Amino acid sequence: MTSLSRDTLSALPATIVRPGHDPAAIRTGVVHFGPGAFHRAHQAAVFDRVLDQDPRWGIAAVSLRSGTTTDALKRQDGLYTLAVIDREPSMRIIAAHSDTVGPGEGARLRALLADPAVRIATSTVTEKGYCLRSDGSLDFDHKDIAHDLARPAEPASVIGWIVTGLAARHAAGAAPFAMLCCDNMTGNGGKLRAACAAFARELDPALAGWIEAEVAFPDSMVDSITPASDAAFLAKVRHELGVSDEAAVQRESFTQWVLQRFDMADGPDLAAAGVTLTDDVRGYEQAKLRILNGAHSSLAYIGLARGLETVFEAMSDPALEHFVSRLMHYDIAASLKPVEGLDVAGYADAVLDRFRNPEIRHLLSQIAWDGSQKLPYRLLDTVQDALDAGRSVERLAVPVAAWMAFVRRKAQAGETITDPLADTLAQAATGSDVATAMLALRQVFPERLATDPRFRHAVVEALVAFLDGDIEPLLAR
Ligand code: CS2
Repeated sequence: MTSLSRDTLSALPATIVRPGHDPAAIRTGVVHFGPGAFHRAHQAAVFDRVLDQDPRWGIAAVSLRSGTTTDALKRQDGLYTLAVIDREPSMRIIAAHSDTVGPGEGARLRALLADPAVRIATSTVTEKGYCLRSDGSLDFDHKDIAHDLARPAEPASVIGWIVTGLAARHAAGAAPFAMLCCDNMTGNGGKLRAACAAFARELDPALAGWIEAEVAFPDSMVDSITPASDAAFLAKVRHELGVSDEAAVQRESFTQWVLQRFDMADGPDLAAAGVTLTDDVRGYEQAKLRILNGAHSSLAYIGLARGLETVFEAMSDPALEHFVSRLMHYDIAASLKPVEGLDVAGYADAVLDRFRNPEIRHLLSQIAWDGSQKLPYRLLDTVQDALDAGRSVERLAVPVAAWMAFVRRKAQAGETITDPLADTLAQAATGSDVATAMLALRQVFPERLATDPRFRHAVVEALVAFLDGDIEPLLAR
């Protein structure tokens, strides 16, 4: 079947919203690592708006591992459908990608990163893509980091590529690009800066100093619920468009990008495209990670234990819905520092409402991926704050135990655990003392938290209930 492309754009039905600019006229000003569904539904939609006014900010989509998305984008001249799945559904064609770089195209990536027209790099490679330890610092034992330090001319990791790109500019006396991390980690920009500087220090201390002093790594909070594009969704898009679109994405209508203000003369007008630029991202970031993502992971692990499949189903389970609502309103809200202009209770209610979107089929199994990487930011920081303040961690221990029980079920059934620590987790979760073995994983649980008797007790108690299949009393907490 014919694909969406510049040639087929004009023949699309009138209900499909076309780009507000000429897709052929855009030039590359941004290099993006990890053009997955979230990037295409979120940052790219923002740059698409920017491009309506200014053609300099087209995105080169870079995939270091799999060429599936970059190949589809290339076939489709960078075009794809953004379907907003909400009370008022809509479909819009995004024309934000001016170039693609797939695996094995290192020379092209090197050239792009050195191109003075490229002034911004962005990344959505998920938490694990940054090769960080649980304390947020660069993991020098990570095989990709060890590889890249041994062969810096042929990086395998995103960190290696960012530093390679910056090194070329430093050597040429050129201005750096700004590096915008768009993943769900606390202090994401600061962590990425520290990781890049630590990597660079091993190769060239002067470069490390320059990265620390001259390169902008603004922190950001990114938010929009983006379920994976499954076959049913792609078939629906094909039906609506009359042509196929292998890069189509779907998301809720809510979308938010709060970005730390950074200096860039004559840069893109991100504010006009809907980005909130502020000097204090931390508060927003923490509220979003702990409230939305913390609740998401809780719904996922507890919901899967109850045989549920989607966020909507989990929210339709009264006991689970009440539990998660109390978790947000009491335990998580109490851990947040006040943020000017943010009413935490209202925010939590709005998030719960988004979870109740009946149009969105967001799989709990998708959210359950990479628990070892997500739990620290989403739940464990909240637990540590509660312990420090002398509050109860009885409720907060429930999703943590639910994660352990989830890993155990998967491992016992011989099913794949999608997590960079899969083998280690499976081993820990199938022994006789699951809680002790899991809490001993320093890649997940910092020493101080793991050895706190209040937390340990609460986790053990909740885990027993999960393993016995009797969690009603836990949810009534
Ligand atoms: C989800 C997030 O998959 C997950 O882990 O919690 O992708 C979530 O949907 C987004 O962060 C919402 O902004």
